[in-house]
Amino acid sequence: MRKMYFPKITAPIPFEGKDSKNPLAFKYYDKNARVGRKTMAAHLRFAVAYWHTMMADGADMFGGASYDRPWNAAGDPIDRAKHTMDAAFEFFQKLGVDYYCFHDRDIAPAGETFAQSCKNLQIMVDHAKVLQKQTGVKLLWGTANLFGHRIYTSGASTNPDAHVFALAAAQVKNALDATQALGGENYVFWGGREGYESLLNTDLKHEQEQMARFFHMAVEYAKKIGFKGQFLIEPKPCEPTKHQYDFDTATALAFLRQYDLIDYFKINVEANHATLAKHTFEHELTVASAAGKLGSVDANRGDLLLGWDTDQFPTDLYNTTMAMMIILKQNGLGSGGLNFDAHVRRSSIDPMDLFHAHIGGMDAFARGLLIAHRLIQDKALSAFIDKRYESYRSGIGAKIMAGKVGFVELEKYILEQGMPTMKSGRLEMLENILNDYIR
Ligand code: XLS
Ligand code: CA
Ligand code: CA
Repeated sequence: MRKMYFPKITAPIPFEGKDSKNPLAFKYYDKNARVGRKTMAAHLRFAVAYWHTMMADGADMFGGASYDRPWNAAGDPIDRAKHTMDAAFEFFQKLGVDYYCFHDRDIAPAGETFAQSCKNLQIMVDHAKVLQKQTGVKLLWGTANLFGHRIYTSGASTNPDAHVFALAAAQVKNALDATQALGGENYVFWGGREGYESLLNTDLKHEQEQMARFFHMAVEYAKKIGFKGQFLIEPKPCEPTKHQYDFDTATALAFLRQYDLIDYFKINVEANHATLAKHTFEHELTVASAAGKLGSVDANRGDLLLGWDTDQFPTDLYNTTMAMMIILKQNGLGSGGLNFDAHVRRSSIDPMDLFHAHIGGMDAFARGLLIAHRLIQDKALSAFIDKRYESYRSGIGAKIMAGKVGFVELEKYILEQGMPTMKSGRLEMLENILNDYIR
């Protein structure tokens, strides 16, 4: 019999409703309950992030590992990777999530040589295939870790050395093969090292052209192997590099348009990266959605007092409500989902804390979904916005939007009509309405 890593959980986490006091039960997330036309599970498409949940050890810049993780015991690296994966699928099943996400180097250890690393990845892909089949858990997205190894210190596709570019390409080729073999529904590019520290040693234009070449190669290779998943870019302004090329959604979209890549990519918005870029989470989601490019979400939260990528589990109902409003309005995330790119705090050393963290995140988004659904149905906020712009639907406003008037006609209009009257934005009233719904 296979070893159990979470023996205290003997059945999947149940839904017990909002009056339950059981910390190991869902209060709002009722997988099969319908909200509008879809089940909660279909709306939310939750995924567990392998790197945080299975691989994180609690280390920070000032201290080493703190977590107690029985699957990460010493021994042969492949055995350890298999134990970790067995524990991962036990966790997914007991939690009741349908998806997971990984980097190549999360699921398989790097070898002494590149060829050995590829072999290790293949062994672990075969192991994952069996576990996916046994449990029904699916791969939301795969990606390659192009930031951990010291060879990528000066970037992967943006490296000044073409030899490193070639290595990154070879690694992504294998990560794409792995994602495809496991039926991954998306593939993410997050460019942690794709930026620069100083212009004293950097040719910015050249590096951006390199990065564009890299993405075109990825598109060509995906076509070649028949990979049907969605490509996603995950913006982040900085950390680890000072100037990251995919600073935020608007920057990433402009890059994709400039280099003729826009048709092949959507955006994976991470909440914590939004705040690092001095945006709100809902701003980033809205910019992506307005361009028809919101593909997936890394559902976490930052700490505004700390100012770095703390990757905490989402608990703020205002954030989850606003996020779900944007997602509902665009009719869902398609092949994307809500990936908990988050880790428990360094003092949360017990594997059971992983359950508490995910249950909290899932309930926070389930509540956000329920509240957003009611807000939309009642037009509680949208009716006001609709009315605020009504002057563009008739008269001079309609002519402005239809391109039928210019500055000359508008000067004539003002001379005839006089000064506009001001109207209140009613922000406090709207904040109160939102509070009335978040109950
Ligand atoms: C790091 C990123 C990373 C991506 C995947 O800040 O969030 O984990 O999601 O490479
Ligand atoms: Ca992320
Ligand atoms: Ca992050």
